[in-house]
Amino acid sequence: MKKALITGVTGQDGAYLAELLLEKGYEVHGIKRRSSLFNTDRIDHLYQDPHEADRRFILHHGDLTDSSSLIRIMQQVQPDELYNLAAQSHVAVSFEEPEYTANSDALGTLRLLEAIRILGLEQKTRFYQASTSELYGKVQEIPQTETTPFYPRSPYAAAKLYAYWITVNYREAYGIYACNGILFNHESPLRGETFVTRKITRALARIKLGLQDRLYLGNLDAKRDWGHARDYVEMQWLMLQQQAPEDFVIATGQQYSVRDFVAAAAESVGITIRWEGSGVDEKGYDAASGACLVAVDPRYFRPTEVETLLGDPTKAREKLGWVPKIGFQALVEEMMREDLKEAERDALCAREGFRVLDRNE
Ligand code: NDP
Ligand code: GDR
Repeated sequence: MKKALITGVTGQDGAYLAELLLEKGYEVHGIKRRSSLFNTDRIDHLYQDPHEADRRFILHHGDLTDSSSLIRIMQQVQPDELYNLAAQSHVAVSFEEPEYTANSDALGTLRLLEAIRILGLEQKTRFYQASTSELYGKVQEIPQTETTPFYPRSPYAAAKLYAYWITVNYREAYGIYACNGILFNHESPLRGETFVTRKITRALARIKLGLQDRLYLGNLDAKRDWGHARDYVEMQWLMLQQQAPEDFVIATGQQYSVRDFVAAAAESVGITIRWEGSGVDEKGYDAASGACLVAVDPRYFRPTEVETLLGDPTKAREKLGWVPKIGFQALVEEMMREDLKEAERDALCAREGFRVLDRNE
């Protein structure tokens, strides 16, 4: 039985990847960091009690900022495949916590590669690095391919740039099967609530059910190439199954603006959007007309913005036979559907007199 180790297993991609690898018959190990509350919602359906015999899903406490934990876990697991998905992954937060972001996202990657070397696993452990379209930042070419020059625009992207190159370097220097998946934005109902797509679908669901009356966003004109996380984790696995390690762009080749995403999500639940400044009054949700307000709050602007990203997944299609299965409309509708279920639960709690937190971040 093949063994895989996933860092960031409690995150969006970690949850989908763990599910995929378990389906494929792997023994799956995940690294989760210590938190003061359970934060395993996304993988609770996979959880196996530590007292069960023959477990195939095993969690370890560790942290990308702590070499000792990484080396200990790597020594214990001796994985055939190591997927480095853990990161401080929020671009806006990286401007607030640049040093921590560099520590976890850049040095964390180095620590894992060093663990492979220290333990003599260069010929055994295949390494996947979660690289990102943010590397292109201020784009130098449209669409972006594996050869488009990088121009990072945030502490997050700068940290990921180091991680990208150290992965290439350890592949060339030590013959480790190590590769970068340069993944464009991918979303799902498991997406963190403060990324723009999930923020939109969650807010519109709550607006629809009377739990919230408006949505505040930042740059409505930013354009992204949005795919579905379930499709993208399949690529992460495929990249480690090749004859030789290579880096791949994973994208849909289609681009939409934040404004387009809002419009598509609103339409799918029968809400009309009143854009702030459109001349109408500035009240929030109007149940009679089904119209709600989307306002711009500059607090969501970034000191340096990535205005437009569009990937060219030709290499992945030709070499790996990969095509994304879930399109933009289906993605939006699935996210809306799941967020409506959550909002319904909250609405029920509110009706029964329980306090429902109104977070609008
Ligand atoms: P998430 O933010 O959903 O998950 C990140 C995971 O990393 C969480 O499990 C988090 O733990 C964990 N983590 C954060 N810091 C540490 C640390 N210091 N030590 C150990 N674990 C840590 O990200 P996604 O699943 O969306 O993304 C996965 C990876 O892919 C990330 O590296 C991201 O930067 C990259 N990426 C994502 C893209 C996307 O569109 N989703 C596109 C391109 C790249 P906890 O649950 O405790 O917070
Ligand atoms: P991104 O994702 O920065 O591309 O990074 P995010 O969803 O945060 O932003 C996308 C675009 O939307 C604009 N935007 C807002 N963003 C947020 N979060 N909140 C808002 O209110 C808002 N209003 C407008 C942003 O300015 C931006 O232009 C994601 C992460 O998953 C990274 O880890 C990953 O590497 C990249 O995708 C590819």
